[in-house]
Amino acid sequence: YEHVKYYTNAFIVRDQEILLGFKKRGFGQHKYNGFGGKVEPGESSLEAATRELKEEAGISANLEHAGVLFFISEGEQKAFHIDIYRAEEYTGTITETDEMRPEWFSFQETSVGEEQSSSLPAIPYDRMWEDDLHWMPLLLARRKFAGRVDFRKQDGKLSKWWFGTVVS
Ligand code: 6U4
Ligand code: NA
Ligand code: NA
Repeated sequence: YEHVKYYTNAFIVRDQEILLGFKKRGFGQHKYNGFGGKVEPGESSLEAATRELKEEAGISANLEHAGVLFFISEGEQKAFHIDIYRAEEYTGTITETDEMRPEWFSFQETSVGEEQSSSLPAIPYDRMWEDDLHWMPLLLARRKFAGRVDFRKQDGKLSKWWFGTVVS
């Protein structure tokens, strides 16, 4: 068998605002993303997500499972399973760490000619992982989702993707 590694990614999503972190070092450096990392041995995915949110943003939240991503890279023996979590409320003070600089973004939709009433910048998709554009709208709409993304070997860009919303 090939190998699968479990990761988490957590977002604070309020009315029309989302908290992202600017990754200062390591994997995904200089990209905006949620807060998360590897699930450590003996830890559940929820425990890992809660721990990483605290480590990277300084806050605690009652996280709700929001979706699953499965990433495969051409020619790699490792695939990534990422549990996405969301919370509206948090406790503690949002804190910049060595790894992440947290920042709020707005996701309100404005129609043509309408004044943008938020002073926050819009979600910076051009400075995020390419796949985020495909599932972030589902996260913001509070629709549970699952998706698979295949990355190309040469340049790490998406070669194939599939996303669905969860039906019960
Ligand atoms: P260590 O080794 O402890 O510093 P750790 O914090 O465990 O690392 P890290 O920061 O490398 O893990 O975690 C990577 C983060 O990036 C996880 O939250 C998953 C996320 N991630 C990776 N590829 C992604 C992608 N294509 N799209 C996305 N998030 C991705 O939205
Ligand atoms: Na991390
Ligand atoms: Na970690």
